[in-house]
Amino acid sequence: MSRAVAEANTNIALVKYWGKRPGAFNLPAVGSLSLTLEGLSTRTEVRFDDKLAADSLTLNGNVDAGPARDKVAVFLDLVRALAKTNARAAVQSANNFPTAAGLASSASAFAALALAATRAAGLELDGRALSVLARQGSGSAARSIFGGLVRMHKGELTDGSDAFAEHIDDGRWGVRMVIAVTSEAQKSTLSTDGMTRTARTSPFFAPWIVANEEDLKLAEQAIAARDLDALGVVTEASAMTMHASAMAARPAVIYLKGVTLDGFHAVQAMRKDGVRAYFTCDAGPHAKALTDEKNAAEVARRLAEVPGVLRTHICAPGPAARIVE
Ligand code: 2P0
Repeated sequence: MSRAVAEANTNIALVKYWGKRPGAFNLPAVGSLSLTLEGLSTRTEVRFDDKLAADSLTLNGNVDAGPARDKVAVFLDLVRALAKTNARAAVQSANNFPTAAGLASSASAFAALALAATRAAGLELDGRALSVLARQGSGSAARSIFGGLVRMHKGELTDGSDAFAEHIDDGRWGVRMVIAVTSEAQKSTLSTDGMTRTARTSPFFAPWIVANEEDLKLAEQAIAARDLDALGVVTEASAMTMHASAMAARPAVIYLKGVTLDGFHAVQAMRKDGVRAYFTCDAGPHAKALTDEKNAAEVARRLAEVPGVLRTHICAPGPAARIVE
């Protein structure tokens, strides 16, 4: 029997991932660039035991015998193949934020699971190998292996070994993300389904792929120059291009709600008043704003005033995934 406990923080992409390459191994069609967030994390314990008949999953205190457990079991098969073991595992996972709050939990969940499961199985993978493994659970999870600002490479190989994430900057020059939570409901279209439909049917999917290449370069240049305004401009553009491609799918994939758009307008109004903020949005209705340490409280205050915003979080750059027990 062997056991490990790991924690990983969630992340929000500044340059978005949307679309997959064909084939196995959950290969992204584009690279991406994200900020790992302080304070929003998943803690996961994995215990391999030869006496267990099957993998089990306890999620936020409740036994889960449905699709989430099946997805974890498929992921554990990858770890068993690497470690050359057949032992089944008991997995206990909990988020320190509400799962239904629409804040991506699959990123922190599969990053924590990748680290805890490999360590419990006696493996010591480096960050790159862990990110390649985590990606096969969820594309965005590869980025949560690392802290601060993280670059995910789309890769070219069909085995996915060059589709990995790497840390590029700690973001400790005042980078902040404000999250305006607008709903407690689970999202209507799962991102995997949304991106598959976009790739298959949207006339704007091909232009999205082209724009992403250029946005990644601009974002990396902005980070190297510690230029938050340049990073903010590309953050907004990438989010809008991703959503435009999704909305042009047939039938449309629409994550933005009225309140999300009101949040975007509030961010544009802030900028006119000299408050530094740039909006973004993921596969859900929450409005998010990239800002700096000096402006974060004001951005949160003004987003909280938008009718329909339930609460706001201010997040500093968060740490890499780590073993805690
Ligand atoms: C991102 N999203 O870059 C983009 C922007 C949502 C919108 O990565 O199918 O849950 O498990 O690889 O990681 C959400 O996608 O998708 C996501 P799968 P995942 O953060």
